[in-house]
Amino acid sequence: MKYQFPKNFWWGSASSALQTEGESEQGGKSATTWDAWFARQPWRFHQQIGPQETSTFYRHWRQDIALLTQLNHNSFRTSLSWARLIPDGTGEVNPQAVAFYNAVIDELLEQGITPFITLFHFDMPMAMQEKGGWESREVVQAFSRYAQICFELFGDRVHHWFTFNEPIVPVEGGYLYDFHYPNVVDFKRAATVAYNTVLAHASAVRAFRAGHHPGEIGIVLNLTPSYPRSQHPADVKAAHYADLLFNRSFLDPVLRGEYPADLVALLKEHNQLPACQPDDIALIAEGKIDLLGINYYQPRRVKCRDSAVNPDSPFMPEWLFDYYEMPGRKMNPYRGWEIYEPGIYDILTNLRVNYGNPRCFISENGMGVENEQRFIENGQINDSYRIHFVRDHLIWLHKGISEGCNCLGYHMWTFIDNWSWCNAYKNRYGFVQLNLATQQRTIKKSGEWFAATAAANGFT
Ligand code: BGP
Repeated sequence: MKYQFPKNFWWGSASSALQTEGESEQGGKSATTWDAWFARQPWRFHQQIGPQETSTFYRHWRQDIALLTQLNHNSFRTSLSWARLIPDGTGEVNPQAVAFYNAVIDELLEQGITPFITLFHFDMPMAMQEKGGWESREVVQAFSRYAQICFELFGDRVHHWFTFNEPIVPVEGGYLYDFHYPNVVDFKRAATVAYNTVLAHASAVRAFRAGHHPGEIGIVLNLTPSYPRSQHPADVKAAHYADLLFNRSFLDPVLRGEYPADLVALLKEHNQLPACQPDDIALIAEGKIDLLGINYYQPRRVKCRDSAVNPDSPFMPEWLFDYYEMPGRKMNPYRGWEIYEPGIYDILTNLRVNYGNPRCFISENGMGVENEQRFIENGQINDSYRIHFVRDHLIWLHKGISEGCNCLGYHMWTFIDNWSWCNAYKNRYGFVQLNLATQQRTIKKSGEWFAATAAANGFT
């Protein structure tokens, strides 16, 4: 076998509560920002399909876990819904939610699939957003209590916890670029949201350690390597800024227990520093993780700005850098994102060389495809492009491991075609095709390939 992976390598996929559970109104769940936003502005969502139209994992969980078994998963990441477990965010725990998550966790374990659990995957309970969302320290406190409750309820069986999935995305989407609720465009508020998210993360880690729960705790970050257009110092500096703002703003606190000094200096220079309280520094230092999940989709291609900024305009990241289209770059023809497989190796190498080689795994990697039904042959989606995509990324991952990177697994985004943030069902990512109308599930060719690869712990 040419590409053999280490013993006990984690093979699986990732998903999230809001994107799969459905039954938004059922089982005592309260509304999230997504439900509320969809009710107000359905036109923002692809084909006006909202978060209640899913693969309905809330009802089909047993069938879906059977499919995970068929795909030879030994591990699977999904999230818990804060709005389902504690409907008003801070009060009573919902017994129906506890029963549901207990059943899911028990069934996964029964099938030999290790549950990896995320506490927050973009789905802020509306009751918490009304208190200010991540701009509010009260919400940070409420999250810490929610985390503690989850550790107590499920910690006897869940041993791989993740505080957040891609915490930079709600910052970008909700407070900089208008693709998440509450649709604010304001750098200072974005910086506060990012900072408070780090505090919320660290508070959860502190609670986990204080409770002496078994297992490990981490975070899932979407790391987007920033490649400069050239080695000209201005381009290199631009790429450095993009890396600071979008990668290191979370990577450094969770791996080093502190913010990069140059990020602090940069925010100070532009008068964008969030309000810091005396105990924050000690708390952030306690937020160091045991395990890093890495979501990798595409790199950032960065150059210096060609024109001067208008100093009267509000400060934005684009004051510091600009994007460019690298000639000859390989694009996903079915979704429009760049495909750059060596990026996965560069991320792992950076972690090995600059961050002490932390325990990590690829927690999401995937290929979205529009109109995927066009590839149906004899009733099954023949997604050979996805097989190539996974295989080529795994080859670079394998190279990283062979050079000593501490990468313990590979999870694909995602198990079954799911609802996505504003994009709804536009881009299909699953190993399993979902017919939304009939709820029928059909394994794609890539699912079969992945099952064989996981069974063999590698491929030739
Ligand atoms: C990641 C998120 C996932 C998923 C994926 C695909 O950033 O963690 O939740 O949505 O991206 O994104 P999209 O559906 O927008 O193509």
